[in-house]
Amino acid sequence: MSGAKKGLLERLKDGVVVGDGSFVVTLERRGYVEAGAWTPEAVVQYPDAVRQLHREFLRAGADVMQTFTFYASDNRLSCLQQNNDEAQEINCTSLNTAACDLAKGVASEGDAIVAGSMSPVPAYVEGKGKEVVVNEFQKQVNVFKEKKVDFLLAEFFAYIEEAEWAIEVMKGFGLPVACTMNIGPAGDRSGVSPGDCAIRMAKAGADVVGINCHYDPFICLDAMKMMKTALDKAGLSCYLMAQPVGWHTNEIRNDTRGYTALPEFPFAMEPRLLTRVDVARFAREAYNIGVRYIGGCCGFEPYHIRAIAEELATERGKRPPGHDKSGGYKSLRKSILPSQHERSYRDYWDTLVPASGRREFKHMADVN
Ligand code: CBH
Ligand code: ZN
Repeated sequence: MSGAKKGLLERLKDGVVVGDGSFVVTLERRGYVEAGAWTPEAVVQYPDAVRQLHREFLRAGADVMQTFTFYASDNRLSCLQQNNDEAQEINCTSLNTAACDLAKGVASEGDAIVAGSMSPVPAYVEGKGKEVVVNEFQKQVNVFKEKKVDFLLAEFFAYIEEAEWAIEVMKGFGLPVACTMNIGPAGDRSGVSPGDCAIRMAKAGADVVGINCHYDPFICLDAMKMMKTALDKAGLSCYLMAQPVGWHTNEIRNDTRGYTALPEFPFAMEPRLLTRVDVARFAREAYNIGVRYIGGCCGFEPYHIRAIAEELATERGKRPPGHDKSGGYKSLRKSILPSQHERSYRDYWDTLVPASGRREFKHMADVN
């Protein structure tokens, strides 16, 4: 079935690609990932949990299943071996292989394609040099190539140089290449602006460039506009991609540490959660500025992805596979409560400012 599907670049040329959402963060909440490590050993330890999350994103309208291979380099996975015997069995090759099988299996249940997904390796910030870093990427892409994924994606780079090295490796495999950095308007950790990061990723050979993680959709889109302006000015044409976090992060707009600088990260982020209404607004704004690959990162639940697919249904010529339960605002007219009927119009939700409902307890101690 996979052979008959349209590839990434064809889909981008014709319209909008909806990405998937959060894996490490969502599976941590469900009890399958360890916070702090944020490694994906669940693909071998709890494959059903990973498969289920892929399925929920597919049902929500995602066109892409990213292999759950975040931090799946041997270099990063070595952090598991310190305190876990079973983890000795888990290495880059076994983990990436299992993750490809899971993502491909679910993609074949619908019209989705598979992205072999990579992320930064510790050796880069440790200053181990290009050869070591490139070798870590190479080992992962070897598995993706063997497993015949549809395209390659490297994400979450804080340094443009490491992103360029990842792109160079991916380019050697003859598949479409996407690359995103975890930057906001202030640029990367080495002080390179979003515009220059975009230009350097494009020149290194990426077909799709953009931003993932660390900032909320609206900060992310401000930085995406800077990328677009710079690419246009440089006469470089590549597709734009945005996968921001599912939380409001306004305070850290100019902090290059991103959401990790928020005191609530990672265990008290819920009050910051985006609503589906926020996400619909993000999808529309992203589309309007020319972003054509629109998805989410940490905190983006399947229903957030569904909000993107529903908002852009006309542009895409299709609704999410799960649209039978996705009637939108007007389904509230089926409520037995007349008060809910008044909320069955988009305008009600577009103008609402959601409350937190929180009493101002400062500490647990104040409760007693
Ligand atoms: O698992 C996923 O959703 C990936 N596609 C992206 C994860 S982005 C960052 C996760 C936290 C990393 C850290 O703080 O070390
Ligand atoms: Zn993220």
